[in-house]
Amino acid sequence: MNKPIGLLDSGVGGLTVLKAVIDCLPNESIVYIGDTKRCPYGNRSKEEIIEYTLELVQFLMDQHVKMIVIACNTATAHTLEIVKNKVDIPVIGVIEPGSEAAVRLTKSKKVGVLATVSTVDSGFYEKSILGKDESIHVKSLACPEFVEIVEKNLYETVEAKKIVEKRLESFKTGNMDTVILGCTHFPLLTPFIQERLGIEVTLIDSGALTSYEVEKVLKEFKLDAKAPVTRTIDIYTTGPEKPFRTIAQNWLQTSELNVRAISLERLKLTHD
Ligand code: I24
Ligand code: DGL
Repeated sequence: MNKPIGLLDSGVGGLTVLKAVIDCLPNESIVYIGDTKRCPYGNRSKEEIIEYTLELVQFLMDQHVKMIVIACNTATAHTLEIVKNKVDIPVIGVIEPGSEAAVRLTKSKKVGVLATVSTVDSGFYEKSILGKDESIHVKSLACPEFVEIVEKNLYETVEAKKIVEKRLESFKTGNMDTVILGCTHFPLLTPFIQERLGIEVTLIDSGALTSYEVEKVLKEFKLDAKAPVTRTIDIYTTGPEKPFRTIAQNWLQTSELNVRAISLERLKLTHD
């Protein structure tokens, strides 16, 4: 089926997930919406996150997507079940694939999770991991400054290294051998996080794992695009389009992108 896959995120961070989906599924068209105007979601209340995410979901439904990927950990934590109940197409989040990989990979049965405040508070990672193996010990840590330092484009600087070292100072205890990067932005800090935690720790980047899950679900529901096709990649942002285009082109390194702004007013109109 040649309808697009829909991805939603609080802003640009979900582009880490989009990149994996683009690379993994070369025939699939994609519509991505990033709520840059109201980003970050990571410090917001559950109620706000639900309200905003449902608006993004409605927008994607109006684009006739065949499946929805909640490409934001914070939105997944608070809305996955709600969205699943709301629409009649497959919906996946970014938490399940990473949790599943962690459960599979950990030998010591001690798993760490790094995420936003709101994701950690939701307890959704624990729930997801313990639901697969209740003998696993999960330790979660909110790292609010990590999103900030990446968004300031300082993620390769000494300042970022210091922030990572400080936040993770007393995080790794015992024989924790697997740590989930439970936020879209954290893969950009991988070198510093890996250095701090040690090379014996496996870091899990949800983006790639989520793209395999997308592939699996499309096959299962016989929704995969039939080649040969010329796919389209349409990106919408609730904020200004220029900086978003620059970041998207730089990160995705492809000329296939159409980037457009959609105002919150118009986004809300599609609700009626
Ligand atoms: N990375 C992120 N957010 C930004 C940024 C960045 N500016 C530079 N880089 N700004 O997130 C956030 C606010 N903007 C967003 C666009 O609309 C206006 C407001 C991480 C993105 C991860 C894919 C650094 C940077 C870049 C290109 C690629 C990757 C990257 F410029 F981290
Ligand atoms: N996309 C968010 C996440 O993965 C991080 C940015 C935000 O706080 O909105 O949790």
